[in-house]
Amino acid sequence: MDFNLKEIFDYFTAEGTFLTGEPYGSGHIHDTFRVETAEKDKDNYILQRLNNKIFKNIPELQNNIERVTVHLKNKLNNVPGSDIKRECLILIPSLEGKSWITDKSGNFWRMYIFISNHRSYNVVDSPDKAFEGGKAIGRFQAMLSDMPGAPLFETIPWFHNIEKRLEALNLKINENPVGRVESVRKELDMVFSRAEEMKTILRLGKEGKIPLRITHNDTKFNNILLDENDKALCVIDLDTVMSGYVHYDFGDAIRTVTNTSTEDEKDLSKVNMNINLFRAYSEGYLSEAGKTLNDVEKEYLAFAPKLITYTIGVRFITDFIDGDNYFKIHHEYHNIQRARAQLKLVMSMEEQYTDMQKIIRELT
Ligand code: ADP
Ligand code: GN1
Ligand code: MG
Repeated sequence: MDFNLKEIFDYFTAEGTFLTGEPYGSGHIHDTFRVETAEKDKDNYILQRLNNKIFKNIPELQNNIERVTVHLKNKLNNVPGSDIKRECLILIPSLEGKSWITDKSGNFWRMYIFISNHRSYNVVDSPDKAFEGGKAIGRFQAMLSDMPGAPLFETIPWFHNIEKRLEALNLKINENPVGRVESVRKELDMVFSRAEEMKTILRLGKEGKIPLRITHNDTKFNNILLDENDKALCVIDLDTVMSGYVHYDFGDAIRTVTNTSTEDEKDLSKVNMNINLFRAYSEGYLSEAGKTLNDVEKEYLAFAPKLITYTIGVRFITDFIDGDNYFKIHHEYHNIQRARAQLKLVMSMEEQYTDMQKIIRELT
């Protein structure tokens, strides 16, 4: 689809003049563009057409992000030497004073300052980067732990709830809308053989052993920007910041940090969990968040990566069976290829689970 990005940019109170707008990044949900301004001394921007099929209440979603970014900005203001424009997402108000606009065709758009000189990785190749990622998420959770006000709006209900995700998968299997179920029987067997074990975190929550906290819920590594020296800079993609268990953030980060290949790798022999990267991320994370976690939360950190990798696998298969309505895809079999890679990663984690538990015990 072609959009008049200059016209949309001009609805916002940005400084600088629109020069160019180009698709940017590899997110699976929104349409993201980088806007360059004509003036060398003015900021550049990120303009996003929001996916309102997935996020059904954009005003509430944006209200969450306004609250979260203001809170983070206030915290950073008290840290000497912090670089607010790079360490925190900054929303640009519209001419009407809102944090989003709707265009003539009913599309929702928002704009952020472009975080300059950042580095973003889909695959992590060194323990130092993994450690920095862990610090970024640990710090993010710690900074939000005292955010005042009502609970955040639940932007996607039951987002990481594996019981609901499995119900949704079963519904689509029964419906079989595009006739793909037979082709994924092997993957479904693998999923259902692990279903009970995967309900562990929900059970601990119901038993009151682990608390709900404010979590990010989408901590894949390309949502953690590093600076030009590969040090933790900013956590982005705040659409799913809401109540959750810390395991969801820990698990999703480990899923992406420790994978020896890409999320959608076709050659499954290349997909494995790198235990050294697991250790490094865990060290970084616990150095920031360790003090706030209770014993049961800590004990189950090693389990979390299996759960979240499995959950994303379930979501990719469900979307494949459904005919690809949720995640952006780049070819016909993209979602099942992603699902297979995630399930392979679960198996690699299972093989190394004893070592993962040992590392967490050593670090806590
Ligand atoms: P999605 O939900 O589709 O993943 P994101 O909000 O994560 O959308 O944005 C997609 C990509 O755009 C990110 O992975 C990152 O590369 C880039 N991006 C988003 N916001 C910014 C920003 N403020 N500054 C620089 N890059 C950004
Ligand atoms: C989506 O938005 P993005 O691309 O960072 C998805 C995550 C998945 C991820 C898999 C709102 O993340 O839950 O883990 O794809 N976000 C949403 O790559 O569904
Ligand atoms: Mg993203």
